[in-house]
Amino acid sequence: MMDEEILKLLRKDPTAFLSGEELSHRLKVSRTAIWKRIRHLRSLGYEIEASTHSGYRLIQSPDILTPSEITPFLKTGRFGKTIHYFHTLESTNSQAYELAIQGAEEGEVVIAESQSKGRGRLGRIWFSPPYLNLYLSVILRPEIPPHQASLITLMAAVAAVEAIEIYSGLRPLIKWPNDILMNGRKMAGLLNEIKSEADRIHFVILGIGINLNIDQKMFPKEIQTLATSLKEETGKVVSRKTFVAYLLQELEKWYNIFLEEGKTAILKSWRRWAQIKGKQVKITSFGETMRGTAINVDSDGALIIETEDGERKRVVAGDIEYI
Ligand code: BT5
Repeated sequence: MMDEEILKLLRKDPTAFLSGEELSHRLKVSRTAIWKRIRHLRSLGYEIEASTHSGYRLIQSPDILTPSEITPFLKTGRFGKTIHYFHTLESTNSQAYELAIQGAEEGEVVIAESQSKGRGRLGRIWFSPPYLNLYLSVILRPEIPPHQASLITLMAAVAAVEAIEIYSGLRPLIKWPNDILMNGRKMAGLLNEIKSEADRIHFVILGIGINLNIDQKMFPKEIQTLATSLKEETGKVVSRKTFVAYLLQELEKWYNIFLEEGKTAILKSWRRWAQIKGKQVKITSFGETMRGTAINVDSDGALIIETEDGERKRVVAGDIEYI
């Protein structure tokens, strides 16, 4: 907390020095306490010039995803107003789930710089190396019936591709149910986890992993030809904090559209970004494999396909491959 206040004061006029005396007066702590916090901030990567006569001046901030780094870029009403930040977690989704059980509010966000057990669906691993990408979970408390929860994944996919487009100009593709692809390679994945009763959702944890600054060669061998990052696709280093602010803004915007206008707008946008209609697909669902032509997603987010023998099938969960 004190770190954030020190940074806020130093940022007010980045060209000027602020004396230790002034800082200790404003924050009502000793000058030694201020010096200790400055040392701590330096250890986090902040470049702070210190002069015995003039005081302190902030030269450069590191690209870390602490609340004090993200907040200056944030234009949301609720999303990200509280950010729980960690250097490392097993999984941001697990942490957010715990916080939600303890009563955390809608819009609270968990961010970790790395995950030791980042999760995909069905027990799969999400590769989550430190300080390169984004691993984020948002707590949502929508008043919708549980069978509509997969619409939250569609909503989040639309928000994520639009954030990528606004930030970089790229136009990725959504792949049902939860992937974001660029030139056929996976740039991001979504993982929703729900706590609900038969007819009521307690909360949804919306988990998003987006590869931002990772280089191709850093991916594990098994996914090296399947994965990509925003930096790989644009050739430019991504300012992760700016990107998070864009993402939270888009998420809040699309979530509000979903709550206020219902699913039609979400589905319309999703279909535009996914362009799934007519694609030949191979589907694996609950251990069964089938091939067919994608017709579309229905109003609950399930995939409708026409199998090779002309039968229509509704797939609620599974993986698809374009063939
Ligand atoms: C997903 O699962 O795509 C959901 C990923 C969600 C990750 C976020 S990070 C923040 C939050 N906290 C968590 O613990 N999870 C969420 P799925 O569709 O099952 O895809 C998993 C598959 O994607 C793996 O089996 C790999 O083949 C591939 N993969 C793993 N890590 C990847 C990465 N960093 N980039 C691209 N592909 C990856």
